[in-house]
Amino acid sequence: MRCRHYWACCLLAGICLVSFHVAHAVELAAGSKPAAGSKPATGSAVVPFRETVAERDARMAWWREARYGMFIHWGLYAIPAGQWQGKQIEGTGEWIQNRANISPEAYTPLVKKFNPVRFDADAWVRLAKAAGMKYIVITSKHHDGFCLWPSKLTDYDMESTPFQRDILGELTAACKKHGVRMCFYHSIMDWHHPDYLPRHGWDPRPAAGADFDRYVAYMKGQLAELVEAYDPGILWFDGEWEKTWTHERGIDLDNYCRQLKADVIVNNRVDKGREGMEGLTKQGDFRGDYGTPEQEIPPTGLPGVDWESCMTMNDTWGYQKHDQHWKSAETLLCNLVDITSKGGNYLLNVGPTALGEIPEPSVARLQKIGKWMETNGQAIYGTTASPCKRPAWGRITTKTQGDDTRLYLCVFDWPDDGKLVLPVGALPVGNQVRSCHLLADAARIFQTSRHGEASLMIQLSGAAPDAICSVVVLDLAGKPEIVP
Ligand code: FHN
Repeated sequence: MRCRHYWACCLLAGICLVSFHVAHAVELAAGSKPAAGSKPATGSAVVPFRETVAERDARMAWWREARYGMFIHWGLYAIPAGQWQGKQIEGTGEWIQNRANISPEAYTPLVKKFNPVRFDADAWVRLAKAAGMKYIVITSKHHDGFCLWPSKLTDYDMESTPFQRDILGELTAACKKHGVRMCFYHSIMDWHHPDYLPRHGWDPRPAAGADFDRYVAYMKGQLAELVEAYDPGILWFDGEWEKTWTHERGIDLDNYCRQLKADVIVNNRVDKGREGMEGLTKQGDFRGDYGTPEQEIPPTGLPGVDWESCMTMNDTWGYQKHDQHWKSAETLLCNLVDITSKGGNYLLNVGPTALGEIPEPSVARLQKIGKWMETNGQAIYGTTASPCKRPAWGRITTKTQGDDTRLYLCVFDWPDDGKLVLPVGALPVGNQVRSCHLLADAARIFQTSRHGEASLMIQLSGAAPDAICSVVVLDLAGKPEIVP
């Protein structure tokens, strides 16, 4: 599939639906700290999260360098795998309890069937690493409340399964061995814990007697277990949209996470900053280190803030037998390049089976992207958003090199006549070109020439080295001076 058609579809997909607020964290990071002991409307004391810009940059450094990670949605829902009582259940696999209206009484016994005898933590981590991924975010607990580690605070965990083993512990050890960051997705919403509210229609348990504060204490206790036992790089919250979860609780939980681990990275779903949270008047003071557009790539990125697009390879997060609607490797690779060119991270999902295997179509796509990353990873890792307007033939990522600038011209459509023109506004016009060559083969040097007032032409030679995306390196003297 040529990326150009893909982008046309994307561009028509509509305006970015994600409005993201890290003003609070950035404001704090800028040193304008809230008054000590400042109290939110609800009156509960909040220990302000204090950080300078330099401290925040140091804490975010590995994540900004990484640019690309693996999302893993895995749990009891992999057992039904999209089917319940002989019927195919619509929606994503990890929501089957809700979509099929399965009471806790009927769903909980799945614990006794969770026996992923083919689970191999080392193989999963090696697959992620070979794909070029630098971090893994796995569901320690999804909305169904099942825990992928031996928790002291519940028996709805691995110790109640025939498998018994500590999934998170084995993955953490494999990540340490292979130099990949271990991170956890943790759902605020919990369909199992009796103190979580609200109840859903398929849950006959009375709400009377449920104590949400007691549920929050349980959740905090489990977060303490996870941090102490596995030292995650990111706490990736989700399930924050119900009315029981408030902005005040988001601030409190964010502060709690940072008291647990000073350098932990926390996404914006710890609070209510995701798009469309009604009932909140005060915009812009939400907690969280980065924005989390889901199943979409903001057309112009999220300028001025850190952000990460999380996306599936087919249509489901948790494994579903029937979902064979796989995006091509070309589409996934173009997503990676597009997201990076806009300054974001790409969190690409796999949904392992109940036996503990990552589906073969996912493996094949990851291996294809990994091959490309072996040669071209430099155009992704540690780069920042393009300083230039988007060219028609592809995307541009950039890196500062001392006082100079390196542009990575990621060419999807290699010109038949070899003439690669950076149009007005797509080029730092005031910069002198130091050199221009193919990333895949530095011996393939290209001549450049001014092309009218404010654009540059690169005379490419030879065939495109890659059928999907070929990277041309353009080294410029100084910082980019862009035509407005
Ligand atoms: O409800 C979840 C869903 O199951 C999945 O985990 C995605 C991934 O980001 N998050 C929520 C939907 O926004």
